[in-house]
Amino acid sequence: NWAREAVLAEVEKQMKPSRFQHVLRVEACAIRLAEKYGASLEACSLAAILHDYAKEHDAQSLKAIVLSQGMDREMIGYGSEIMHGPVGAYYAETLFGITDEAILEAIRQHTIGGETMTLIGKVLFIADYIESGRTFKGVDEARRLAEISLEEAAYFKIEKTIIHLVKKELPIYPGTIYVYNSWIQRKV
Ligand code: DGI
Ligand code: FE
Ligand code: FE
Ligand code: FE
Repeated sequence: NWAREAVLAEVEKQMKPSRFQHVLRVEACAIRLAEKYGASLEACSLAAILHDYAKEHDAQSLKAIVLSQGMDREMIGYGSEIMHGPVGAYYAETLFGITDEAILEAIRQHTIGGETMTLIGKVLFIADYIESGRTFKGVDEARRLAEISLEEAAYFKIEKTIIHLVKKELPIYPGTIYVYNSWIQRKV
């Protein structure tokens, strides 16, 4: 067994207590979904614990990793919201020694999803959205869908996120649109 408590202690140092509580709720939800859908409980737990590792890192440090690691530079203009997944995956690999590409990809994709997603990726993507502390309009429907199909729940999150961004007049990262297009084209 990997040192869950040790990883948690490091994660806790990176964020406010309220976000750390979110991380714990995402883990609980991810484990439950993993049981339901037959994903690795350990992998889903670890992905969940580390998914927001970089969320509260300052813009300069996020940007430095994006540039040094040759990630999509366009992310920089969208701030932590878009950078913290890919940068978090980088830290998961380099600071925590995670080599399981499914875990790294799940962390990388957890905010915008992916054109293709692994089972662990879908579990984390949905768990982050429906964890028990989430209260947004539509979360009940997302929770209902998550009991029926991870695919349906993922599609719901992808669609609702775009609608939410448009309503709030927020800029949409091109990767977010690519993911939406690939899911909607597959659906029909
Ligand atoms: O890190 P969390 O708050 O737990 O959750 P998250 O990583 O799923 O989402 C972070 C935020 O990112 C969420 O409020 C929606 C936002 N977001 C997702 N796609 C885009 C985006 N924000 C902008 N500006 N553009 C996007 O394309
Ligand atoms: Fe996040
Ligand atoms: Fe958020
Ligand atoms: Fe999160």
